[in-house]
Amino acid sequence: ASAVPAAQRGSWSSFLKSIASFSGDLSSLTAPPFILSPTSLTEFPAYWCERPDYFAAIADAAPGQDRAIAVLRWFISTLKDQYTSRNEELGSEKKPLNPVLGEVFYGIWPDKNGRGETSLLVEQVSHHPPITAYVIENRTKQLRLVGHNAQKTSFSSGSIIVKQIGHAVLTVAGEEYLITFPRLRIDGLWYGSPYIELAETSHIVGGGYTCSIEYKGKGYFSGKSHTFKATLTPLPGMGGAGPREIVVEGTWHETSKFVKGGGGTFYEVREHKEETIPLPWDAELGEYETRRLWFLVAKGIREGDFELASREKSRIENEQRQRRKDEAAEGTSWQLKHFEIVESDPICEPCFQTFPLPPSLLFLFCCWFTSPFVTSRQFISTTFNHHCRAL
Ligand code: 0T9
Repeated sequence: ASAVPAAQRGSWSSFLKSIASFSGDLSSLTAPPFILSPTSLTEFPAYWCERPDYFAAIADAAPGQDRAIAVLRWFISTLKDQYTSRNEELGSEKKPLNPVLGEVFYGIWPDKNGRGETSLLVEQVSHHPPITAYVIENRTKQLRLVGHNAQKTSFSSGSIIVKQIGHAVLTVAGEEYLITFPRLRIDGLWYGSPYIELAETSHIVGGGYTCSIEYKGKGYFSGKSHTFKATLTPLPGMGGAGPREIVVEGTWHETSKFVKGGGGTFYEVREHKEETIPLPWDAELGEYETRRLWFLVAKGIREGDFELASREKSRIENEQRQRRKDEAAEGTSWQLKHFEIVESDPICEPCFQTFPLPPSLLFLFCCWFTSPFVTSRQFISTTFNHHCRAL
């Protein structure tokens, strides 16, 4: 049973052929209309914010093991939104809009019951390859997450394999946690109904603890989809009165429990409704604000007016090409609004000293914020590198 509309079968199979013979930046390939999503990748960091209570709970937890558990719980709580929400809302995984350089997206999750306000600031810091950088802040709780994402894709026996490049650094009252991202496998392509399975291992290191999260799909250790096993251990010389090792097992889209070093439920997805971005598009945010920039493209995709969508998409892309040409002719370059590439990364160094890692390749430095959310001078940085996965 194919989900591909009869009229688009030809273009879907040629799209599949082109991904099979291609590695790198999939965003540049033209896909048939039925698989297009009206959402730009700059909106994806909002998934980290959709469980604001769990984010705030990190600051409320006592430093040490309790906090490391709170960080893990919040991380796990975001996975369902990150990786299954398009299937639930749109019927399958879809190809997101490829952000332009300098595209920005902002959001606010209001204070409720003293959890504090959570704000999100996203900027597309590179177009080829696409790199998205973001800052998420809860000032009341002194919490800040700075991250950036990129992807390396390849094709293997009928699936797209996505290696996530980048990481996030979570700061809690001066303590830092380095967070890496899992590998994705996109299956269901043949039938035109792609979905994501997570694979391999991602890490959270900080606050004296290290956590590795192993992901498996159907047919592996539990035979179930979306399974994970997280192992939390103190770093050498750390660890207090609590158990040495904590192990949590379950499914990241449903339920998980402690299987070692504790008992009972760890996280139950259905007990907690996600809070999708409450801030509507505001025309004052400027021409590069995601929802304004893509407004007509998104409208076309949503309403099935693909002529409108492709006309507007071409207009945006041509404008970009012209801008780059003009910059080259003038000898100038695009100025990012919230981030800047720098040569050193003081904030990440403590994490890297924990494990001997090769020097980072590219550094992003978040500097003078002009956004309404951050008013004082900031020195936030994050590293773009390929070696975090080796942790
Ligand atoms: C960071 C997330 C990321 C972005 C998306 C691979 C993917 C682009 C990156 C990794 C977020 O925190 C989590 C979720 C979904 C990821 C996307 C899924 C996807 O398919 C796209 C790629 C680029 C494609 O569009 C492939 C072609 C498409 C037809 C398959 C559905």
